[in-house]
Parts: sequence; C-alpha cells; structure tokens
Amino acid sequence: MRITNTLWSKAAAARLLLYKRDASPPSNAVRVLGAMLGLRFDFEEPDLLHMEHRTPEYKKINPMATIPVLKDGDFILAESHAINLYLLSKYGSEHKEALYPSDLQTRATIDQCLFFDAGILFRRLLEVSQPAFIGKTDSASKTQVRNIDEGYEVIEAYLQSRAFVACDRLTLADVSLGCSVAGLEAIHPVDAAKFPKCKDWYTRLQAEPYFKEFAVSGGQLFGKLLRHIWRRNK
Ligand SMILES: N[C@@H](CCC(=O)N[C@@H](CS)C(=O)NCC(=O)O)C(=O)O
Repeated sequence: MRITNTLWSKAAAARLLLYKRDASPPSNAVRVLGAMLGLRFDFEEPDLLHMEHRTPEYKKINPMATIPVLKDGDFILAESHAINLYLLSKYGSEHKEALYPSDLQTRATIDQCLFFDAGILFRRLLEVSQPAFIGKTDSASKTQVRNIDEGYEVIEAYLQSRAFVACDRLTLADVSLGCSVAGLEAIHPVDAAKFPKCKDWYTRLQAEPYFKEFAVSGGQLFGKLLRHIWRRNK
C-alpha cells in the first residue's frame, strides 16, 4: 500500500525514543504534544530515586542530568520546551500554526510562557521535591507554598485578557504550563477563590485530548510518590 499521508510516513519512519517518567511533568508535556501529533515513542525510564540520571553513561546522553530527553535517530535533545518546539517543527504538519502561531507577538507571548515555565514555575515544584527525594524534608514549607501561589498569580494575570495563557486558543504554552500545574496541584492545589481564572483554565485543560491521560494522571502519580517520600522522611 502506498503511504500518502506525509505526517504519518515521517513519524512512522522516525525512531523516537523518549527518556521519561510518568510522574515527571516535563516528560508529560512531551507526551501530551506527541499524542496530539500522533507520534509514537519508545521509552526508557531512568530511575531518578536511584540516581540513574546522574551516572556518567546518562550524562553522556544529557549533561544536564534531567528527563525528558528525546532521541530522534542519531539526534539527541534534552529540555521539554526545546523538545516540543523541535517535534512541532518537524512533525507538526497542520498543527504547527494552531499550537505555535507564526504571528510574531503571539509567538513571543508563547515563548514568554515557556521561559516562565522553565525558569520559574516548574522550579517551584523542584524546590519542594528535590530536598524530599534526598531525604531531608517531610512537607512543603510556607515559603514554598507562597512561591507556588506566586506562580498561580502569574497565570491568573496572563488569563485576564485571554482564554488560554498566550492567546485565545490552546498553544504549546498551555501544554507546558498545564503539565507543571498538574504537578503543583499535588503539592498545593489552585485555590478557586484566589485564582478563579487559573482554576477555570486548568479545569478546561482537563477536558483537552490527552491532557487527562498524561498530565493529570502524571500529576497524581507525582503526588502519591511525594507523599510516600514525605512519610518515609518523618
Ligand atoms: N526545564 C527542564 C526540567 C527537567 C527536570 O528538571 N526534570 C526533572 C524530573 S521531573 C529531573 O530530571 N530531575 C532530576 C534532578 O533534578 O536531579 C525540562 O523542561 O525538561
């Protein structure tokens, strides 16, 4: 049978290997986008609790020692935001314009959200989980909870003038920020009284295809894991 669908043939020909964990919000951002684009991945699951991501072998793949990492044939790429931009550029086909519009200001606003996620919002989750995983803490501190609220406050501000974080439709920015919020919810849920627009946005995201499957269930898994570790650390 002759393959006529370019996207299908490109994706099927590609050997996409994703280093991920189900409880990792940035890994789930790649999985949500991958599913939206109809991509299939093979998976590797480094055991972060046993420091498999800090071995010399893993650092040869990703010197930052983080997941997710994508292998597309011989090409290796780390950092979920970079991975999603790459996957969308290469395999996005008709989804490119919707998820990362070419309008300069809209695109710049999406980039702003992606950098906010990478540099600020997701770090607020790591600030809670990293010390717990090395056995030092058994709860989130007041400062950490306040910092998470400060992150929600930024999203609330972005949503004042639009339905989604960067414009009036769902983009790559919602995928990444939504996955981080799914993880943060397991530590300190969005308070609808303080952040009504953020709560409404997150509720709407849960109805988006693949978001519940990867982001929400991944966030719940992260919460279970964190609580287990906190109990162990008491
Ligand atoms: N900005 C990075 C963050 C990646 C990241 O920190 N991932 C966590 C897992 S959710 C990790 O690899 N942590 C390992 C560590 O901090 O040692 C991305 O979006 O890919």
